[in-house]
Amino acid sequence: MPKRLTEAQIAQYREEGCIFPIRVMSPADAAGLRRRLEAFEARTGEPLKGDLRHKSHLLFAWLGELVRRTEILDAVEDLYGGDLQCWNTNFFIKEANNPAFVSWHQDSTYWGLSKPDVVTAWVAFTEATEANGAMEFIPGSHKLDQIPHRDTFAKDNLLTRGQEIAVEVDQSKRRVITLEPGEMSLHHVRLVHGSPPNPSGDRRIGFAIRYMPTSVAPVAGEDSATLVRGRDHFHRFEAEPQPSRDLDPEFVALHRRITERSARILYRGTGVASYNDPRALAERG
Ligand SMILES: O=C(O)CCC(=O)C(=O)O
Repeated sequence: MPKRLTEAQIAQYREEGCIFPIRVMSPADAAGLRRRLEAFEARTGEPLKGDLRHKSHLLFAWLGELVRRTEILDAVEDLYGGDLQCWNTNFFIKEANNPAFVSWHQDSTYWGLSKPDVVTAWVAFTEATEANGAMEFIPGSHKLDQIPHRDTFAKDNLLTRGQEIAVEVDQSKRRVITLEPGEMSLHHVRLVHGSPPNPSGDRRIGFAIRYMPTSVAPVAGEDSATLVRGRDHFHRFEAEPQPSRDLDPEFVALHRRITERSARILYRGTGVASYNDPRALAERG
């Protein structure tokens, strides 16, 4: 018996590679998460950028709690079983009236993971609609093997390398992932997806949490992950601890070490050394 999803949703995930909307918290709780993010940004005086956008669940206790949230994990368990780790988290923030976009891509391209048993829970802190640059996907495209990508490092592309699929995408099949604050979508690591700019008057904020069963291994270098449910019988990743307060200096140092290492995996072959490298920073976050 599934814990959170219906049998129909599970079948849809297997068939189309994406399901939504799934409510994981109230709109008021989502607004509370947005307020916490924006309180931090108000203190630093700028939008979250560089390595702070990645593995942020190691920096902020409230995000450490979010990646362990029962409403999310029950749904992920229905797809991938009860021994689950969070491999990464990434803020995807599109500022109001901003050209930032995400090119059509498959997540699996540069992640350096042994098998495509990886799902993203994309949690909406604000609404995500066609009017503010919501994600779009091609149903069933997760069944394709790994498709070749080319790196563009395009200025406004939010992806690490500005990578895009090197073949034509049939736009007529595209579907928009519309979400209310506090809802999430779940998408497969091989799904072809992307998102256009946000021409609206408000920010669009999503927090992407990458989950996988503990049987997945790193294949491009040593890496780390957070065990969020069940047991890890494999010990393939360095185990990440849970922060009990925001920006604990020990966790800030750990986060720096871990994100530098994971950036070396994601940017391998490009000469980019870290998320804070000027080539990585150019609007990319
Ligand atoms: O937030 C977006 O528009 C794109 C997110 C994305 O590509 C992902 O979560 O894999």
